[in-house]
Amino acid sequence: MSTTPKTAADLIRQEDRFGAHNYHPLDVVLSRAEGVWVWDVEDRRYMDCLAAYSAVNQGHNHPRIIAALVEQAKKLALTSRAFRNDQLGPFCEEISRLTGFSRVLPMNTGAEAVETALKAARKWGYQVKGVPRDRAEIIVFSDNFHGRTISIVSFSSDEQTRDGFGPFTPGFTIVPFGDLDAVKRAVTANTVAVLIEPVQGEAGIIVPPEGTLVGLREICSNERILLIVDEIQSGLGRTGKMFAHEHAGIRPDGMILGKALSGGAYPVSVFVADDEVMDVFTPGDHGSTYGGNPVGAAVARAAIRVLEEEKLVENAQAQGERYRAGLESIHAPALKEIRQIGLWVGLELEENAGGARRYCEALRNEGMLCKETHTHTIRIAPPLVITAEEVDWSLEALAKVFKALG
Ligand code: IF1
Repeated sequence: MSTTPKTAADLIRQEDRFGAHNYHPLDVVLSRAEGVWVWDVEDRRYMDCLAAYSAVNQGHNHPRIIAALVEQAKKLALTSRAFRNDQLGPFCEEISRLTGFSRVLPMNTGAEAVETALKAARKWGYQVKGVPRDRAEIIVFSDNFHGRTISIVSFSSDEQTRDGFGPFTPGFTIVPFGDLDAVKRAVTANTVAVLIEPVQGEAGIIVPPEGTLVGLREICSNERILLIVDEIQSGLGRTGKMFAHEHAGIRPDGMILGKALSGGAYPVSVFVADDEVMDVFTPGDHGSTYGGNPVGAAVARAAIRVLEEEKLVENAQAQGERYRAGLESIHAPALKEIRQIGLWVGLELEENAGGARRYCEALRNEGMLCKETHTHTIRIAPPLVITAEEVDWSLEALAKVFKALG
């Protein structure tokens, strides 16, 4: 076993030699983090403006969340659901209070909770709505991102996400994002649900046209279709509301949460709905080894407490507005469009700007870590604990890079 401390180059080589090549990360090798800041193995400091795709809304290594993780792990880490534990009941009640839904089904990753929602919608369709068995249809939207299982990529409109993974799961209809007429045309007697990200993250922070969610709510109520929102990335304060669908003032029939539900310390996800939907699950229908485990339950409760007690939702709104004002004062020919809702910013570059990746690499050299999406968009999504001074610091880095790269 090698004993000498590994340099970044050594660690990159080692990861590339033994790891699967399913990512193309920036070559920054991180070793510690706190709040909005991360440090690499050569002790260089960066502001994390991706926040692990909004899993670290509470800031890296939040002491209250880590304390909950450590304390619970020392006592009881995993029981499986064959037995009960003293953390699951309080967790379910806390999530029910937070979301306003009567029932909570705990899983681990976002994709698992999305799959749970799809299974619930189909079974509800057969048992409650009366759709003929195996005929359920679910409407989804182009440019969606709901995870990477085979059923979920079956309804992706992104070719790379699907390439080589067929045959695909049937029963999904893709319609253009925000096109209510297309939704109405896609509805059949067998439609059981509409699944939507209230704001599309991976697509590049795309807010649907005004009235989309209200219109969807109306269609789903009239046609007895479940409106299910995937708030795995948009939820838990990211858009300046606790949940992004609150901007539209609608109540969905089901919601999926993950990522910041556990503040980046441990995978926890949930599907929430009311009794009529959730009661389709009977013992033995569905589950997972780690779903609802005591550590995840304790960590999630701490993560929620941090969000609420540190007023991170309000801070996201305030600092998001600061970002918007600062970005609008950056007059760069390359900057085609600023999309911003809460602390979620997409900077769309002109096609001839050379692509967002090179801006992200230049920003890394200024000490700011961002991730491009779909070639021309720089995504900025720092932890919601960011201060006004830290926002200003990152605006200076952005202004410098846009000045240098045009
Ligand atoms: C990767 C993207 C973001 C999500 C929404 C479900 C899931 C995600 C709205 C699944 C997960 C992650 C996955 C991660 C990168 C990241 C991502 F680039 F893949 F598309 F955020 F936009 N619904 N998104 O955003 O949750 O199973 O990952 O816990 O796959 O590289 P998960």
